[in-house]
Parts: sequence; C-alpha cells; structure tokens
Amino acid sequence: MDASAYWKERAPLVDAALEAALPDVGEAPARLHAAMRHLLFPGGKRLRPVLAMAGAEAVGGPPEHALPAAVAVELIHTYSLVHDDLPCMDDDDERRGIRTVHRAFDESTAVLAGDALQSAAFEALLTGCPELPLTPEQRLAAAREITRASGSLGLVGGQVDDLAFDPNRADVQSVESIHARKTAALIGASVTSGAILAGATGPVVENLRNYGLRVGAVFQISDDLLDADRGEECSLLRVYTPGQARARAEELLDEALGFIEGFGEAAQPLRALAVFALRRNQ
Ligand code: GRG
Repeated sequence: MDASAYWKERAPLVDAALEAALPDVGEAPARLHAAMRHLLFPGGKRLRPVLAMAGAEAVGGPPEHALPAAVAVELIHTYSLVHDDLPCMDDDDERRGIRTVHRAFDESTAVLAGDALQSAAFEALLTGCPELPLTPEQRLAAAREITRASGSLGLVGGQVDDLAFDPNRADVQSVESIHARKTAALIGASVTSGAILAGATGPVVENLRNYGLRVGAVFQISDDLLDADRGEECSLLRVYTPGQARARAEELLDEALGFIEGFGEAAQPLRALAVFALRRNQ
C-alpha cells in the first residue's frame, strides 16, 4: 500500500471535521478564533489524525468513526506548536512557512489560542460528530488515552524536560525518554484512541499502543536526521552517529510492525504509515 495515496484520501475528511469543530472565524472574539485557525488551515501533514483513522481501520471499523479522536489529536498537536513557538520557549518567527501565531497576532493571543485549541480538542472528542454510533464509554476511553498522552506524564512533561535539557549531559536514555513523552505519546494515543472509537479493547489496544509509541520514536529520529544541525536541541544525534540513529530507527520500525503482525490486511495502512515515518522527507 502507498502511504501517500492513503493520506490523500483521508486528509480531506480530517479537514472537514476540524472545520466543524471550531467556532466560525467571525464569531466573537473574532481575533481569538482567527488565531486558533492560523496554523490549522492549511495546516501540516495531519499525521496524527491519519494514524487515528488507520487505527480504526486496523480493527475493522470505518475510518469515520475515528474522526472525534482525529480532530482532538490534531488540535492538541497544534496548540503544542503554538505554545512551543512562544518567546518563552523556542521564540520562533515562522512555522509551516508562515508567521507563528504570536508574530501574526500577539503573545497573549497566542497563549490563549493554544489554551482554547486544547479545550476544543476535548469538546470534539466528547461531543463531536454526534451522528456517529459511538458510546459514551468509547468516547471516555479515547479521552483517557489522549489526556494521559498530552499531560504532565506525556507531551507537557517531555517539553519541560526538553527545555531543561543539557546537551553536555545527554545520554541515549535521557534523549529517548524526552522523545517518548514529547513526540511518541501523542502519536501512540492517536492510534489507540482511533481504534477505541472503532470498538477496540484490551490487548488489541495494548498492541496498537506499543506499535504507536515505536512509530512515534521512529518519527522523531527521522525528524532529527532531517534537521541534523538544530542548535541546542535534544536530538539522538547528540549521542549517536547518523548511521547509528538510522539503525535504531530501523530496529524500532521492526518492533512496531511486530506488534501489528496479527492484524492482517486491515492493518496495511498502519504498516505503510510506519514505513513513511522512517523514510519521509518532510
Ligand atoms: C508546548 C506542551 C508543549 C509542547 C511542545 C510539539 C512540541 C512540544 C515541540 C515542537 C518541536 C518538535 C521538533 C517536536 C517534536 C515533534 C515533532 C516532530 C513535531 C512536528 O510534528 P509534525 O512533523 O508537524 O507532524 P506538522 O507541521 O506536519 O503537523
């Protein structure tokens, strides 16, 4: 299966659901609503929502059932980028080829747009796409996956340790621990929450979590390799040569594929996306 063909087919569903999940741009406070949309449309690769849909398909469900999770993970990812770009963190002027939210608007609007994107994520997960036959228990279980991955034990905790990262004291374990929380946790939760909304439970969810955490780690290593000269950042290239980092990513990719070996044809999109995570060029 070709990951990019799968992607092209699924991404429009995500965009329509994201649009429906946000207040109109003209709705008051209009400046806040415009700031929330600034990075979101046309947006980035939509990797996390596409993984949520592939997770639903891997367990035999329709991809549309994953949409509340797909929207939630993309909104959380976007809030994290808006906040990561702020002067108190990375102080970036550009993201995705356009001005960062605090540059296009102002700093307090960017902080608040990030906050509101996070609230919108959980509203979408708990009440979005009401026409779908999802049970409250499924929505709650999916929300649990995403809250854990995005809180102090996941994305936020990983970001805290990344900000405190001392490149002179880097070792494989500390770098991988930061990446596991900052990048892989939300990628793992994308897959599991999508699958849960399609009916997955128990060991099936655990296998998908193990798959997703490894794909997230692979994705981060390929990010490090694509952007090898990032200043003070926490990168596996601080402790590995590029060849060693590539070998580690191949090892993680094999492990990821092992966890979904028993899922049959339905997991072909997940397999293709895992390979993409390593071989991507953007
Ligand atoms: C502020 C709580 C908080 C967290 C910030 C996302 C993040 C954590 C930092 C961004 C810097 C970075 C390199 C993070 C690693 C994860 C990563 C590769 C993010 C970029 O994800 P893509 O490539 O982005 O999926 P697009 O733009 O395609 O959506």
